[in-house]
Amino acid sequence: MSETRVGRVLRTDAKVCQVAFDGEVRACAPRGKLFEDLGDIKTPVAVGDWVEVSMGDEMPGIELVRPRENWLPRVASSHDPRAQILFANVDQLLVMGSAAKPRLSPNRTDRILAACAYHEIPAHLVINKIDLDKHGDVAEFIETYQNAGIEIFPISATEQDGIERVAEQLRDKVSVLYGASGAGKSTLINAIQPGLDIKTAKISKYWDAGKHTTTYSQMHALDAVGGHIIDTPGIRVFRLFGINKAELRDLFPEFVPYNGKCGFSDCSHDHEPDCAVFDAVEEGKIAMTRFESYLQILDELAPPPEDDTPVAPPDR
Ligand SMILES: Nc1nc2c(ncn2[C@@H]2O[C@H](COP(=O)(O)OP(=O)(O)OP(=O)(O)O)[C@@H](O)[C@H]2O)c(=O)[nH]1
Ligand SMILES: [Mg+2]
Ligand SMILES: [Zn+2]
Repeated sequence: MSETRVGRVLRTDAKVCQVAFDGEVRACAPRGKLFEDLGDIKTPVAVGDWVEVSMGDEMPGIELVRPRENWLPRVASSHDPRAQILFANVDQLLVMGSAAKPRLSPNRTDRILAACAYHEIPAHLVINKIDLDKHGDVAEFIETYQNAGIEIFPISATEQDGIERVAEQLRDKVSVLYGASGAGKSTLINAIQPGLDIKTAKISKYWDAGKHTTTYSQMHALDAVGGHIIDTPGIRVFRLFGINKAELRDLFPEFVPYNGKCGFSDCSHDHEPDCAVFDAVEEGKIAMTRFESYLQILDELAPPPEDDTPVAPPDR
């Protein structure tokens, strides 16, 4: 019988995964049996997985994915409702946006933060390119997300401004950098660990957007500070997977103090009369962008499985 070893997945491609064993990286192929009974999950292996590998053959085979400590799924695509597992077994996620070129999308940020809250993955916000902040947008982002209880790292990766604080946050942890294309994820990793030389690219002049330079997720060792970081491709859309309408309101931390203060005890904060969250938005206590994100996500989610909300009798 061939030797079985335990390794960690650094990168996944269609049929091959790069797996790190003590000091050695090998290309390994997931066995066909891993693709059976996947249910509503699209792919069996994710970056960050611990896997058991039989080493005998020329191409070692991944026999088993060990149970995950945590994982982050999203809906695979608009044509495919299954879960795409973005990564597994991480200590934290840093959502990355930039002050400009491209300007941080509150909606995308809020989606990622809500998904992390649901999956109990600690999440922080890095706002890059503060050197381009000509309109004071950064101060507004900071206020919005401080209100939501999120720790914020305003930085300039190219000017090396604020980098040490991020490096400290990464120390000895497994972290993920996630966000829009062109936000500067790969630039930041290169700044913290210069030898990596990850490819980066200029923003499209025409679209003011990134060019999807990073095309696969990959875990890198951070020798400079200790720990690992997963660089990810820029995302366009993030649809929450496996969360229902009733669960969403608790994933916006600044809404939670108003639970039970609305006219209806089970208020979904979606245009019901006498809604304390809506009032708080009008009074400027909750950011309008956060409320808009909430309503947009709510609209996409399925109702809870046993929706026993009393239905009003018909008018007759
Ligand atoms: N002005 C300015 N430009 C920056 C900063 N950080 C990164 N950039 C530039 O932004 C562009 C995109 O950076 P990347 O690191 O490739 O962005 P990314 O988030 O990895 O993008 P994808 O791989 O496409 O997801 C590059 O031209 C960087 O030089 C910054 O702090 N200030
Ligand atoms: Mg990149
Ligand atoms: Zn309400």
